Formats: sequence, C-alpha cells, structure tokens
Amino acid sequence: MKIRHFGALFALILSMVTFIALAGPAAAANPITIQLGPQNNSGINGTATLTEMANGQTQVVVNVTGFQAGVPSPIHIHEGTCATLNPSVKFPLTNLVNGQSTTMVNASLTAILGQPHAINAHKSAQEASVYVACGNITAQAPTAVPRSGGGGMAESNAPLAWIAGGTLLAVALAGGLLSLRRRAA
Ligand SMILES: [Cu+2]
Repeated sequence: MKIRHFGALFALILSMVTFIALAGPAAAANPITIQLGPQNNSGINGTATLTEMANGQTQVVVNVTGFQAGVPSPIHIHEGTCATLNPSVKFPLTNLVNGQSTTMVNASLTAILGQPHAINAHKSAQEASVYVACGNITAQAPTAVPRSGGGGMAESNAPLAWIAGGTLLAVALAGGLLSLRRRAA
C-alpha cells in the first residue's frame, strides 16, 4: 500500500469506530431490565425494569416471586452495589405487594446509571433490617435491547446517533480525500 493512502484509511477507520461508539450506547440505554436475587435465604427472585420517561423521570416496575402473600414489603433504590449498599434510602419505591411494585422516580435513568445504585427489598415494615432481595442497576449490552417496538427514548435517540455518526463519517471521508489530493498534486 502506498503511503498516501494511509490518511484516507485512518479517517475511514476512525469514523467507523466513532459511528459504532455513538450508535451502541444510545440504543442500549433505555429501557433496562435487571435481575433481583435472593438475600438471607429468602428464595425471592425476579426483575426490575427501568424506563426513562420524556419528562426526566424513570418508571421502575418490579416483578418478583417468593414473597409471603399479602404482606407489604419496603423496597428502595440505594446508592452503592448489593455488596456495598449505602443503608440510607436514595429513592423510595412503592411497597411490594404480592411481588409487584410500580413507581415513578424523580431522576433520569441516565443520572441513576451515572453512579452505582442498587434496588433492595426488605422483609416487611416491621423487619426492615432484613434484606430479602437485591439487584445492581447496570446498563446492558446493546444486543439485549430490542431494535423495534416498545417505544420510549431509545427510538428517538437512535436516529440522532445515526445522523451524528453519518455526519462524522462524511467529514472524515472528505478530509481523507482532500489529503489524498494534496499529496497527489
Ligand atoms: Cu432499602
């Protein structure tokens, strides 16, 4: 390969990497589903789905099995991870009843994902010190998010990433071609 081709090749590779970096996280950010696992031999398992809403809030839907029927159980978002949980409540969630809880949290999903957070459930109001389930709130790999259907921010953000990536690609290619012409002249 002739040395003057390297400028164009480099620009092409750089733009492709930028394109993938922009398109990936934007499509993966919303919604996310995390696993909740048992603590203290509770046998409780399930999921929490966090969806960023257009108004900067996040809807949190928890669905777990293994709770005693009809007993309301406190559940919260805390700072830290399940292994290093900050005991003070960051965002309270609606009490779990029969394993179900739906809450609108006054924080964007982006902000929640910006630092370590975890969802933990407590045995009951009377035995709140007993943790019975926990799950770390972490973003997923892009492959775990459906590309169509479902609605939400992911669909409105994805075209922006494509446009941004496409623009960068065009600029980088133009730059590469210009450098080729300069060297050829
Ligand atoms: Cu808690």
